[in-house]
Amino acid sequence: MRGKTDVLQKIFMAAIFCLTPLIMCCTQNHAVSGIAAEKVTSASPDRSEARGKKYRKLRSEIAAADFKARHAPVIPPQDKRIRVIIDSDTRNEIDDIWAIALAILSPERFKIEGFVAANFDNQRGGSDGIEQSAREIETILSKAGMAGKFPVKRGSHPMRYQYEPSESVGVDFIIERAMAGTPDDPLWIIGLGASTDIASAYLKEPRIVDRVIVFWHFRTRWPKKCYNFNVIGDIRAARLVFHSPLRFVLFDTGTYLRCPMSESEQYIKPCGELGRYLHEYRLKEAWYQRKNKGFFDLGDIAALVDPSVTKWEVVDCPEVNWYLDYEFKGSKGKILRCYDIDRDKTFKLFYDKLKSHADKTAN
Ligand SMILES: [Ca+2]
Repeated sequence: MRGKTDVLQKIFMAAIFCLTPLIMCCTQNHAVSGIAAEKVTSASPDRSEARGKKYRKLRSEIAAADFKARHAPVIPPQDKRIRVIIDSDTRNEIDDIWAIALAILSPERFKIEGFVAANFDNQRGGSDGIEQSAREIETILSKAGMAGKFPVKRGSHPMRYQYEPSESVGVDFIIERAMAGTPDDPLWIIGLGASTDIASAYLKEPRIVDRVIVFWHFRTRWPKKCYNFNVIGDIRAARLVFHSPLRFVLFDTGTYLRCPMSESEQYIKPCGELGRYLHEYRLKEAWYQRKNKGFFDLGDIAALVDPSVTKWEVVDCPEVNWYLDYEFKGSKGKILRCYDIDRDKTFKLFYDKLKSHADKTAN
C-alpha cells in the first residue's frame, strides 16, 4: 500500500514538473492576441538565444560553485541587532500575522529594512495572493500604530524555469538592500512562504551570495522528504536554495507551537488594538481556533529574537530531487538546521512583547 502511494506521489510530482512551464506559457500567450504572440516568437530569435546562453551559463556557474566554502551560518548573539527583510505569504494564514507582530515589536533585535509579500496558491489565494499579502502586512502595521514605517513590496509569482529569476519590485528590493550591506553585516532574509523571491534575487544578482543569510521556514519531513506547503508553492525556488552556495538556515520545526483560545483570550486580546486584531483574526476560520492549530511561523521570529528557545544543528546540506527526496551526498556544503523550539518560552516572549507595546501605546 505504501509502495503504491509512493508511486502515485511520484507520478503526481512528475506531472506538476512537466506541465507547469507549459501551463504558464499558455497562460501568458493568451494574455496577448494570437498575432502579437506570433510576433513575439518570430521576431526575437537572437534575444531568445542570448537568454538561453545566459541561463545555461548561470546553471554551470552554480553547479561549479565551491561548496566546501559554504559554511553554516552562526546566529548572532541576542544583543546584536540584525538587518532583516521579512518575506511572507501573510494572507495565507494566521501564523504569518502573529509572526510579523512579534517581529515589529522587537526593534532591539531587528532593524527591519522592509517586507516583501510572497505568493501562495490555495483556496484563500492564487494569482492575487501577493497583493492580498501586501495589504495584510499594511493592516498589521496600522493596527500596531506603525503605518508607513516600513517599505512593503510586492514579490514574484512562482518561477517558470530553474535558473531564470521571476522578476518583481520585491526581488529588486531584496537585491538593493543586500548590496547595501557587507559580508560582515549581511541582510537576513526571513522567509515565511515560498522561496521564490530569494531564489530570484540570487539568480538576478548572484553577487548577493556573501551579503545575505537565508533563514527559511520549510518544516520538512527531515531527513527523508523536503515536503511542505512552502516547498510545493515553488519547487524550483526551494531546490535552488538547497543547491546554491547561499548561506542557509533551515527552520524545520514549529508544529507544536499551539495556543488554546483561552490563552489568547487572556494574554493577547487585552493588548490594545494590535492584540485585539490578532486574537479576533482567529474567529475568521474555525480551524484557527482548534487546540492543535500550529502557529508555525511565529517560531522563526522567536528563534532569532531569542536563540535559546530553539535547538540547532549543523548538517550537510542535502540535494533535493524532483520528487522532493532528500539526497545526502556531501556535495552542497553545510547549513544550520533548527529542529526544535520551546513552545512555552516562545509564547511567553510573544505575550510579554504585546503587553509591553500595549502599555507603551496606552500612555
Ligand atoms: Ca507562511
